Amino acid sequence: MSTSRTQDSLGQDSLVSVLMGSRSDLPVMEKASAVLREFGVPHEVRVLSAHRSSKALEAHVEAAASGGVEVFICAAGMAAHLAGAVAARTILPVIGVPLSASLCGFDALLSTVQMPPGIPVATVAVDGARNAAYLAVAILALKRPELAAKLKAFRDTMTMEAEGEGGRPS
Ligand code: RP5
Repeated sequence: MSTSRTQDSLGQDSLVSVLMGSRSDLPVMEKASAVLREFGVPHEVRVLSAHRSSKALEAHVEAAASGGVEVFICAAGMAAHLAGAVAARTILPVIGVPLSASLCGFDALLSTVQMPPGIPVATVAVDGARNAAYLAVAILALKRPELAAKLKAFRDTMTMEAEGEGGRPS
């Protein structure tokens, strides 16, 4: 079994592995990366297709899981197999992001969310890259009080902004 560590651009061990099926998915998935950066979560971003690079995907999942990654975020469009293929190869939590590459993303949504019992994929909205990252942060925060505090502060700010001056329109 491979024991190589996966590191982010700053050389920190990645806690989240952000995967996508094609380079064309990057504009959407950069939003997940931005949220993870905001929370200071070390992560890696890779293009790996379930069907075009299945062997490399398998090797990556093994290396990432044994190297300290705790959550996978997997994004794909069309007949989106990536999240399910990763979930089949690890017991770590897998968050799926269906992408709107065709059919407004309904094809990818159903492919990602409709996993048979036993191999779940926690699926966010079509193109929901940011929510995938927030969910990953929430999972990591379960055993990291500092991250939990940051997430709570983020939510509090959102509430304050939504309520504005006592909820009155400005
Ligand atoms: C999926 O097919 C990818 O995730 C992408 O969303 C879609 C189209 O891929 P490209 O033809 O742009 O490489 O596998």
